[in-house]
Amino acid sequence: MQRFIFIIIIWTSSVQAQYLNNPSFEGRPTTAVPPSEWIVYGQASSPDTQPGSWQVSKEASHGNSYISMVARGYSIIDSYLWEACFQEFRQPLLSNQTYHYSIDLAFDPHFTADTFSFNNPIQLRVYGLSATMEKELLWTSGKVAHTEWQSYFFELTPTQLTNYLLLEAYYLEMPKYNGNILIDNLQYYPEGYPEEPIFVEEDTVVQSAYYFSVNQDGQIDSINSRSVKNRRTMTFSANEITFTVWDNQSFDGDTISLFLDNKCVLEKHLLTKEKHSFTLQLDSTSANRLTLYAHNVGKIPPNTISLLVSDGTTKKRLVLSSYLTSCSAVDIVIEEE
Ligand SMILES: [Ca+2]
Repeated sequence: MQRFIFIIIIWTSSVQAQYLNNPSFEGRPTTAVPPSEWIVYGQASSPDTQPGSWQVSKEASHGNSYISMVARGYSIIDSYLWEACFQEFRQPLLSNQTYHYSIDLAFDPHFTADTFSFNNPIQLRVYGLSATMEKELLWTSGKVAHTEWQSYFFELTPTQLTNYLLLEAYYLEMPKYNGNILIDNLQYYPEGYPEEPIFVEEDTVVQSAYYFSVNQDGQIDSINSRSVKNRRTMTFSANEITFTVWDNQSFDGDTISLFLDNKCVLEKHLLTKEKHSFTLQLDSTSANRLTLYAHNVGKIPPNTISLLVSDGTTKKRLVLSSYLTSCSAVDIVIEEE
């Protein structure tokens, strides 16, 4: 009987442990007040419930509101301090267990407070706190310089019993400077990350937001100001080409789009080990440029895909890698016999 009770307790805590209240940071937008359930941490000023404060007007990624936090260099108050907030888990995270989450992050170059501009990118650091407030760094986002929301997937594997989750705005480098980060839509995945794309909401604004530049030959040489680098050429003899993509490395939440010249042929695809194929008619009169555009870099930068290209008789495989600042591409030439 004792063993039976023990099992029930473990099961209950592992099911509920990872949940937090108000994970979408919902609340009435207010300056210097965090969304409900989130508590100000440390000596710095309070995070804000956005949009509407400090020249920030961006729509929420999820629901109606989100949280913004700053890190300060010299400022009118709290110089050289950085903002943070925390919340108690419904049940503690167990040590040496892995919990899967995602969070949406963005940066606002217009962020201005008390006449001071906070127009520099920073990063998010995620800590676990024990019951006695011992801090353990569990994840860092790296540089968040994009103005559109992007989902970041991350795992928490604490080495101590973890009662609280702490979100901290932090500098990318020293000396300290003014910067901001916007945060929304913290999600927990009790069954691990989904195998299917999780972008279920069509976002027409994002879809139409790609812009291109072309070189002298009329080929795409940048998408959204990300230069196209690391180009390679493949030659095939038929113009009906099948592309197959999958995750080249361990699954880490890489999300990609593929462009054939300036046409999006695969939109916001979450890479998994499972192979995804599609067939396109290519132009045999000029080179066809297939460009990999990364929406995030997962946990392990860069964003890398395995790509198999086939015309029915010939198959060629390559690996493409893209960062958030540049794209890689392959030029496909059809030489029909
Ligand atoms: Ca929200």
